[in-house]
Amino acid sequence: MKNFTSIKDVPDVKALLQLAQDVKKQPYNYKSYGENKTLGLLFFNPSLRTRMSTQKAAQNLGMQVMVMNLNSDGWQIELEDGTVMNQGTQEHIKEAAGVISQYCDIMGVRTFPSLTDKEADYSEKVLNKFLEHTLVPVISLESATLHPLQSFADLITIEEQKKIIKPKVVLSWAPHVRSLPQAVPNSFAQWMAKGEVDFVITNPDGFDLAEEFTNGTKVIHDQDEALKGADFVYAKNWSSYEDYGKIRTDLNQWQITNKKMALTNEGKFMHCLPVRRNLVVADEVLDSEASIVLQQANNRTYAAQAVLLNILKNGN
Ligand code: AN0
Ligand code: CP
Repeated sequence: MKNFTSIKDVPDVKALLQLAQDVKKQPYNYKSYGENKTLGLLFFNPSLRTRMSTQKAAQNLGMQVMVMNLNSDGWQIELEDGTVMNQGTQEHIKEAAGVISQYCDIMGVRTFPSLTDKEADYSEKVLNKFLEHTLVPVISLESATLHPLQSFADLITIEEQKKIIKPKVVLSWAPHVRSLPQAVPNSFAQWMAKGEVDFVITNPDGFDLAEEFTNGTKVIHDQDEALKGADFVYAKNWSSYEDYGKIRTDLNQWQITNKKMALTNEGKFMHCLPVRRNLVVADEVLDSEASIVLQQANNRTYAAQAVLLNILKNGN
């Protein structure tokens, strides 16, 4: 594996899952792989879990880590080629990515979508510029359309927690007051398609995800119907893909409550976090035994560690 920006970069998902499970048992057994190697983490957007778990993963492998919050601490980056840089940007992506490549052996980048320019977002304009100009392997710390480290951790969590071979996993849209990316649900759909699960998506009319990621997954617009018999309920808000970036604030009945969870097969509650309590999910669910959000967050470390180890093993 050279880069890790989507499940499409993973030649063997089962093998990577096995590696993460092995790493979780003995996290410090692989220290020699990262010796004298440096990971650079670049953030254009806020982060708690991705930042700390990826840093921890690298440290478990014996790597050094450098973190930059580009918007607040770096120069404003120009992405367009051939432009006269007499406006707000101070440094071109060509130099920025080239320079970072001198200091780092692997680079991670987080870049959220605009949610106003669908074409730029869905062509992964910013991430692709980094891929074009970076001389070392690149891992996505969440891009405009995908969050593969999150989804990989989610797959690890489902594998650990499942009580039957092929559990029913329901991805449910949930209410929110801000326009949020489709990256987490897009990515989750891609990874679930590779897992041994019965996968269903439920969302209101007008919130269907892009077919390129859901790829024929059953979408049920009646949430109660979809939740019936679920072993896992994965809640997430996303803004509209069809009416790009638009939100609806009149759908509070989509909040995950105990009443909704009662429709499931003693289902487990999942969310990538951060989550707005009593908007997306009721306290009674998040504070109950059904919630496995901390187990998910814990597995972010082993997902990142398996990805970094795989890249390091390939000789970089
Ligand atoms: C982001 C999102 O929805 O993509 C990050 C989730 C990991 N969430 C928020 O902006 C609240
Ligand atoms: N789930 C997740 O990626 O969280 P952060 O935005 O805090 O990194």
